[in-house]
Amino acid sequence: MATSSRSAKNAMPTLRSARSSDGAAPLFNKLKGQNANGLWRILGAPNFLRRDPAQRYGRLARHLGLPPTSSMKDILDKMITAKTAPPIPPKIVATGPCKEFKLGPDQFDLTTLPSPLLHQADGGKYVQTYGMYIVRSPDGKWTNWSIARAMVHDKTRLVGLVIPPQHIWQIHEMWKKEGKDMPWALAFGVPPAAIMASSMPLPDGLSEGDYVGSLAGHSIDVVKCETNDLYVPANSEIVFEGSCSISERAPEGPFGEMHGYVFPGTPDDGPLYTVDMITHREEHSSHLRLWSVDGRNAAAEIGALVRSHNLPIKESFAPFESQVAWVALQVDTKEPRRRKTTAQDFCRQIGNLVFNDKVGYTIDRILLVGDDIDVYDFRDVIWAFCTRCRPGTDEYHFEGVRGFPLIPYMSHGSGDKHMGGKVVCDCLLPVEYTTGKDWEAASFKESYPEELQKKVLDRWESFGFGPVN
Ligand SMILES: Cc1cc2nc3c(=O)[nH]c(=O)nc-3n(C[C@H](O)[C@H](O)[C@H](O)COP(=O)(O)O)c2cc1C
Ligand SMILES: [Mn+2]
Repeated sequence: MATSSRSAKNAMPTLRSARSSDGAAPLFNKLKGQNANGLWRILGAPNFLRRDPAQRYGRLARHLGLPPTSSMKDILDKMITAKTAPPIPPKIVATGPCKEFKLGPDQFDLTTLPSPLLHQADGGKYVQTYGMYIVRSPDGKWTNWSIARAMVHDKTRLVGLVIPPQHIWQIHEMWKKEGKDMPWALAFGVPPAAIMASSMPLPDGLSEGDYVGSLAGHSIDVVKCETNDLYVPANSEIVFEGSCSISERAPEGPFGEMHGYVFPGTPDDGPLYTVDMITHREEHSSHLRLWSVDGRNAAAEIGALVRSHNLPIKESFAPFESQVAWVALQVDTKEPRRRKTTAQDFCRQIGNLVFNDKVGYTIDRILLVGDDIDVYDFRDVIWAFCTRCRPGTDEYHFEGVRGFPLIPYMSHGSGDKHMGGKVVCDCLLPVEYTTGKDWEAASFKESYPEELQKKVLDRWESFGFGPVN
């Protein structure tokens, strides 16, 4: 155990720097604790940004089969379009690559397999950061695919976060009412579109597998687990199958979470998962995939929610620079003008809608921005926030809504850990609600006549400034 945790620790600086420098995704081939068939290897940063500006979102685009040069808007549009396409349910097949090796409980030990200790103060080895949980409601109608963290508890058990209002929590509550432990599977290395959908707050009762079919354009092949009646993607690299207890709990965490903090020595508790069997593919394709920062999915769902309530929002995006705790919504400002909506009514309506819905659970600050602001460009968003949202009078606070307890000002802050801490920041100037934009940006684009701009741009390189971008 000591040796495998030391090797994992040594490896992590590489991972972290890969993430902060947007470098290549590191693949760890030889890890202490691997079994005779090479179970398992570790791939880090499978969906971080790329350094090359032309392929900034290339890894995300590849999750959906889009060209690596796709913009963030192209990626989100594809995710949103699939929502209104007919669902394509998974297809049951007899067997698949994930069944190549089958290990019963006396053939594996989660404490010696190379489960990584990702940060020195983590409460355990977080083997689960980018695998897909599969659980089903007791009536069999709803199969939920989602991501939530879990660490190794002992040789055959994990302990993880199962918190309201997440669907895994909702389904766990249903099993509690039945008085039965919840059948469960955790699949690593699933089809990339499936892992993407697993972190999207899709509606209650919707089976992610149906949506992934429409996203991929074909059904996903699934195979039955060996020890329960759940189905997992047939080409998953590694599958843990078993059950999640409705009564037994154990200390869980702390964990160096998405917001960039770990508070040493402060475990919470979570339900215990028992792994009854591990199945996996042949050695050179079995890897765990680690960690990602992924809030844009909530932004896409928030955009769709507000539009479905006839609110004039054109684009939505969660800036990475905000640790994806903010969402910028671009307003079609002629609409509030036409409808004679006041700023107060507009902001309250949006906040009430988003913050009372599960799609707004992980988001604490909504920035409403005007037509001239590109929500995918953080420089634009922060410019509007700093210059158009007056602290106090342009901020609408929401304390009577469910809070997001993972963010430090909630978990280790001054107020209730589970309620409130949400705000709508109105980055429209009052005139945008009445007669429309009455300023010009003091910028190259807006403060010079077009012919002059063109003249300058034509001669730009001859001035020695390099190519125009
Ligand atoms: C890498 C990663 C790790 C995540 N970890 C957790 C977690 O530990 N707990 C949690 O509740 N949500 C976590 N999420 C967010 C959920 O996946 C997301 O809220 C999703 O919508 C939940 O699925 P559901 O809508 O089916 O409940 C994580 C997301 C990603 C991308
Ligand atoms: Mn769901």
